[in-house]
Amino acid sequence: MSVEVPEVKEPSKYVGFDSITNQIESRLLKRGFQFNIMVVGRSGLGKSTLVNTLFSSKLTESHGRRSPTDPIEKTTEIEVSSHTLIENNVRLNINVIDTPGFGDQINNEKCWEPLVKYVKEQHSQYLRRELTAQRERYLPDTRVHCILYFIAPNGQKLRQLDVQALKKLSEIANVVPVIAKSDALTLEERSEFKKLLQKEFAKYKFNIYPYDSDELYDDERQLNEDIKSLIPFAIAGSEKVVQIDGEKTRVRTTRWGSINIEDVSQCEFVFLRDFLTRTHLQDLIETTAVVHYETFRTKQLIALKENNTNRQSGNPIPEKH
Ligand SMILES: Nc1nc2c(ncn2[C@@H]2O[C@H](COP(=O)(O)OP(=O)(O)OP(=O)(O)O)[C@@H](O)[C@H]2O)c(=O)[nH]1
Ligand SMILES: [Mg+2]
Repeated sequence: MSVEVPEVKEPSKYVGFDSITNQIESRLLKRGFQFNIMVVGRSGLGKSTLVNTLFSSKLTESHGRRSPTDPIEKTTEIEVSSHTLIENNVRLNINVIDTPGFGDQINNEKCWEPLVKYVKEQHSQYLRRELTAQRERYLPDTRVHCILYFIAPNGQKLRQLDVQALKKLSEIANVVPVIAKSDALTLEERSEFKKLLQKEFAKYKFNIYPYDSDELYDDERQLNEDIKSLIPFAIAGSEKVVQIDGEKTRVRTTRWGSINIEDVSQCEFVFLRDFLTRTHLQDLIETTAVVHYETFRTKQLIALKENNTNRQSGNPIPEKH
């Protein structure tokens, strides 16, 4: 059967369907957007500071936990805080998922398990809501859209803990690794460390975001290639704001003097921010839904179907792994 390609015609008079983009925009603006970001990494690597720097807002307390009197959590905890930011009428609801205790114990074996469990639980909740007979029109979305993974600026190969955690997390969510507190390194050390980590990522075959896809347009593919060459972003965060040329700027004082966080010749923070907010925010949300959640959904529904078939045929229900 041959499929006829329809001829492209322009109406003889203005019809107005080109306003559909405005109609979509208007509805989206009313509803607002939801973005859920998880930060993972050892205590004191600047996770809270970075989230605040990223959104130029005080979203989390960044005081560090490293004081002799502070108790160390026995396991990795999960702390979620919700915020709403508004920029030119666009409302962004942000959930910051902090993970205190990760990598802080003497025995860090399996300390990523609570994180994997959290990500899967959000998928599972979404699926349950989706499967109810009278489902809500807009399901609340708590699925994790991005995991920022903080690597210590030590110039060394990945620790076993990082290898395991990156492997597990990148199978189920969009993982973006960063070199934390990169102001501790000289530009040369930074570039060497980045090369080393890129080799490590390739060696362990981590599924790092952004992903290749046949559906990408050429310009999108090129942008992704450029971003991949930057990953892991060598970043620094700061709470200290000063006026430079009349503009509020975040700076960090280092052994070598002051660095401007937003100066791309000194640190890659701006590349990370532009990537997460200006070019890939929608893609992070969409990829979570159409790749990660979809994979989870398919597995669960197949398992459910198999269980039902076994029950009907009187076979014992297989154990779920
Ligand atoms: N040199 C340097 N210091 C930083 C940077 N980011 C944060 N800090 C400092 O490091 C300390 C810890 O920062 P936090 O943002 O609280 O670190 P955290 O990872 O959230 O720590 P926990 O909440 O304990 O897990 C603070 O004193 C920050 O000022 C950075 O990029 N470079
Ligand atoms: Mg913190």
